[in-house]
Amino acid sequence: MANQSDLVLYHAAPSRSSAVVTLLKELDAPYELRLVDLKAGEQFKPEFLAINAMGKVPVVVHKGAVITEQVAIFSYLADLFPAAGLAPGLNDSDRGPYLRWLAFYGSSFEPAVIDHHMGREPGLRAMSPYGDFDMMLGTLLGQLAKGRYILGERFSAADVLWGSALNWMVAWKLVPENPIFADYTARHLARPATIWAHEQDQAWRPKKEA
Ligand SMILES: N[C@@H](CCC(=O)N[C@@H](CS)C(=O)NCC(=O)O)C(=O)O
Repeated sequence: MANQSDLVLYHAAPSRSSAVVTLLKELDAPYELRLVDLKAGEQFKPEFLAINAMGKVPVVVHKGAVITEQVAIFSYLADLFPAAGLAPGLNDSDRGPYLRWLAFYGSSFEPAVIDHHMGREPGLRAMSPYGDFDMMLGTLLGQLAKGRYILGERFSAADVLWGSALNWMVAWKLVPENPIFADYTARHLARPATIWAHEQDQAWRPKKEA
């Protein structure tokens, strides 16, 4: 079990790391918060680059081990705090689908969404990690149509990642509006942890110069 002194989150408010703030709240996990001001370029300071040479958040440091990439962080933290029950265990039949939909986020969804938004062609179907945008999106929608959560009726850490991402990506028009996404993100936005994290981000976001 982690305690406050051995778990650190580097977070830029608001950004992709906001989903990790939400997850840590869902997990009721103690941690030390270190804010990174991306607009001020703090991600390029040598001290931060020494932790993540990519100059990106989120970053979690646990007992000195650095974990980057949302998917790895979600998987790691949900396992680290099992009492919350947000990660199906090794012998649970939902474990495989849970890892599948976490990985789908990083391996297929984000690359497809960013390529699509930038007007970049995915290239040869067989070479593209996500096939094509419509197939990727149809696959995701087909899964979300099966129940309230990405694993059906079971809420998991994967829903914190997907709910958070779909919320900002639909708002930014990176992903088309769809009633399935609307219902799914509405459930995410109504959760106390999500509401808390949004309020915290307002307090934590860098203050604009007067
Ligand atoms: N693949 C990374 C992406 C992280 C990422 O792009 N984070 C953005 C914030 S939303 C960032 O740190 N941008 C600052 C920059 O690139 O200068 C992940 O999944 O964690």
